[in-house]
Amino acid sequence: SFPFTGFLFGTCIKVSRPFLWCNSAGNATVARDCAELLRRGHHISGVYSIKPTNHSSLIKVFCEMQADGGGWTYMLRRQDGSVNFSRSWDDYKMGFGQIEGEHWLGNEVIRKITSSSPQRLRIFLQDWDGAEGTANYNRFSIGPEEQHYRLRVAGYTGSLGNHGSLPAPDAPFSTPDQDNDDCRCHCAQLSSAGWWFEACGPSNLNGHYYPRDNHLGHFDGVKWHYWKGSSYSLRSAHVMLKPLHP
Ligand SMILES: [Ca+2]
Repeated sequence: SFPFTGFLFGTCIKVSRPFLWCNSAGNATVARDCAELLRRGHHISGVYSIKPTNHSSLIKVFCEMQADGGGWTYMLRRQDGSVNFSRSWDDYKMGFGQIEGEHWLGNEVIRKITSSSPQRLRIFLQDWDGAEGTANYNRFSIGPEEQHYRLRVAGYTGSLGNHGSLPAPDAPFSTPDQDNDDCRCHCAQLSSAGWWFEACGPSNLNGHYYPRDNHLGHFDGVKWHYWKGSSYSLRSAHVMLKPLHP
């Protein structure tokens, strides 16, 4: 991208810091999300630095700038099994993985983004036979850690089944080391993943990654029940969010 933007003969020229922008007061500012970067003219999907509202530091995120209008901030990507998703509460809280590959953005950052403005959620899934589809929720947010990052979703549309496979509103997040689900069992331990489990619920996009030809018959896989059933482990999952009013 162009190495500097705005206020060329005024002030606020920032060379080689393309994530910085000049605000009306002439100070350099960092975009709060990928939607803002898109508005600033970044049209290439890839890794960018942002500073979410109420977050104290810069973080690196992957921005999807083409699909479905662009401006999407990645929250989760599964595609090859290269990253272990059987992780602790603290790992899911802070995020983990490779930003350009498989990763989880982190519940703290997701909480900050979704509590600062209304967000949409976009879930793009692929199976092992070349089929793919999208689930959209026109509202998505999670609660604070004291409420176990409980899920709020509404307004499902999409081609991955007649129902969305995210659990009913207010499902809390659980991890293998923290059981907050509605089951006498411990879903996160049975599923080796952190997720919003009910008892144990119709989805788990953080499940164990099974390769081709070993993707059937596992209930702890990368699952989206109302599309492929609960024992089918998907080839890829891309989950991203952007403001309802970018
Ligand atoms: Ca339980």
